[in-house]
Amino acid sequence: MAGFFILFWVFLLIIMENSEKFKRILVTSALTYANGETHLGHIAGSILPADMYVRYCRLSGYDVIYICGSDEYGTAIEMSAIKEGISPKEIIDKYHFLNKQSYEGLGMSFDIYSRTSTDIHKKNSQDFFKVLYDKGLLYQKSEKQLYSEKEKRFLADRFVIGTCPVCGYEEARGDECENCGSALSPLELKNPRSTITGDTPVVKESTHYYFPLSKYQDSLDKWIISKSDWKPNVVNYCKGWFKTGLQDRAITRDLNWGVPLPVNNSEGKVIYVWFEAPIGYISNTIELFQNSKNPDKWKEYWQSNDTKLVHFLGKDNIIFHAIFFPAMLMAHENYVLAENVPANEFMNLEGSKQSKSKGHAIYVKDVLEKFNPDTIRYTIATNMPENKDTDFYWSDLQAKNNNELGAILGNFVNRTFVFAQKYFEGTVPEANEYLEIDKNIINSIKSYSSSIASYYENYKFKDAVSETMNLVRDANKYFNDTEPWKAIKDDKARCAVIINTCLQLCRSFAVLFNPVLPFSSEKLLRMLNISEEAITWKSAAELKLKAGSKLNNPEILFRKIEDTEIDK
Ligand code: B3M
Ligand code: ZN
Repeated sequence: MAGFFILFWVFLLIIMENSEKFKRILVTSALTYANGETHLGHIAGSILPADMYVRYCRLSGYDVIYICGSDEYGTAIEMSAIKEGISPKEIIDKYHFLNKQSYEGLGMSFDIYSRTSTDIHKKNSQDFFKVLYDKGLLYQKSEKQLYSEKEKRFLADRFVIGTCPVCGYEEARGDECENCGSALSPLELKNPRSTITGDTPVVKESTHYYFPLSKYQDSLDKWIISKSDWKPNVVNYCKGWFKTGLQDRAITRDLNWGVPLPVNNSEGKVIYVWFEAPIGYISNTIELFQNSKNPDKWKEYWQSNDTKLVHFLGKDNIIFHAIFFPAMLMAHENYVLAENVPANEFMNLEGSKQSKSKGHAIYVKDVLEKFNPDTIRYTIATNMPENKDTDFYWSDLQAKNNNELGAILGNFVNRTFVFAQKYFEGTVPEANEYLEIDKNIINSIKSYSSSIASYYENYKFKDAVSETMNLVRDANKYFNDTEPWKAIKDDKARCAVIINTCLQLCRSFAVLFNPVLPFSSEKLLRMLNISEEAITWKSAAELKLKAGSKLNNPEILFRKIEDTEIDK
């Protein structure tokens, strides 16, 4: 018991410290390329952890906004357009809306899901470029580039594939190696070939603007060393790059599709997508507030030191969020730097990496047609690739749905409501005298809600969810041990105490599961006849249901998933 209290206070202190240091929280998920449908790999890597974190933060009363959107420039988009035989604009329109809808279907609660093809973003990224340009930080260099005689164009980034000089992977792209995560330039590839025609390109000169990334290595290194709570995988990636030594990077490209350079004599050149896309987080925040009472409010989020900026992403994007973008922000000098970059590893699909370019992926739209969004969220959350790659298995989705969501959570809620309906006219019965066993479970809601909170505060989503389910396990044990089916015959008042307590527990579940199971949380609140606005994290541990208040009819939370559905 003493141990428990110490733990409880430690958790409380961590939470208090956090809320004092920061006035507001700004959360981003990596912008999804609008050149294909979003899949479960995106959800596991950068979207679901962010959504869970944000939902937890909102319930805890933090001032938090959640920014995401489509990444619509760069060679990834142009290449898909060439492959599908349509224009880049048609590609981004198709996938932007499709992906937005998929995310909504899965309950992702962005404050804004915008896109980088907006005028706001064009202006904002040009302004950003111009600030660095006017400070004299960017320099021009004529460099050798791969050029396709056949296509009459320079082959930037993904327009070239070849063998990775670092790991020997033969399908490495001109901008990065998907296999080892190295950031590359097309000329570094061995045996380069055009992605579109397969031809071997020639080398030709072209002039580009460079960002002096090498100059920021020391500041970045110091900054990252000061972060004691970053995940080891993220810190190790960064240390690896520092060891190799950061190289200056060209931030312009010879392409038609992109944000035009805001400087003279630069026809046919656009800003490099990895320079402009993260600025999209800022642009989308500007857009979020543009028609509000205070259109300058975006500045509070981006330009105050008491903002906690957190970027969620997959490991292949670490270099851009932990090194490149922070260096850009340091150079600009007006912006807050990330407080944390809790990157995830990959969630593979039954053994190999999900990739939309290879068509080996489970698309969100398809799973949503067949399964409850909360079942999908729960399956991914409980198997989140927080520290190492994990695998998604259909059989796992079925097992988690049937054996955990249905058999543990659904069953408890159902048993409780059946009693309330049958013996207490569908109302919350009175609890007039608590026994030790009741007090224990009521106390454990308190301890669980603070330990779960601490998991969320520390980006431990898997632990947060399993801890929440442990509370339901304890609740089921309470139900079994108190035997309300006996009490109802011998002592109705005693049974009333038990069912009252169980209903209070249901209410706590609606709060504590909200980050991972928002749809079921909403259903549960409806069954309990309380509104969603009335819930806060703190109230999860309070006995808020009033005796005598009317309940609504119970609904099934999780239907059983049959073997035949999984076989398909
Ligand atoms: N679109 C990469 C990706 O989807 C890229 C993220 C941009 S975040 C600014 O993996
Ligand atoms: Zn490699």
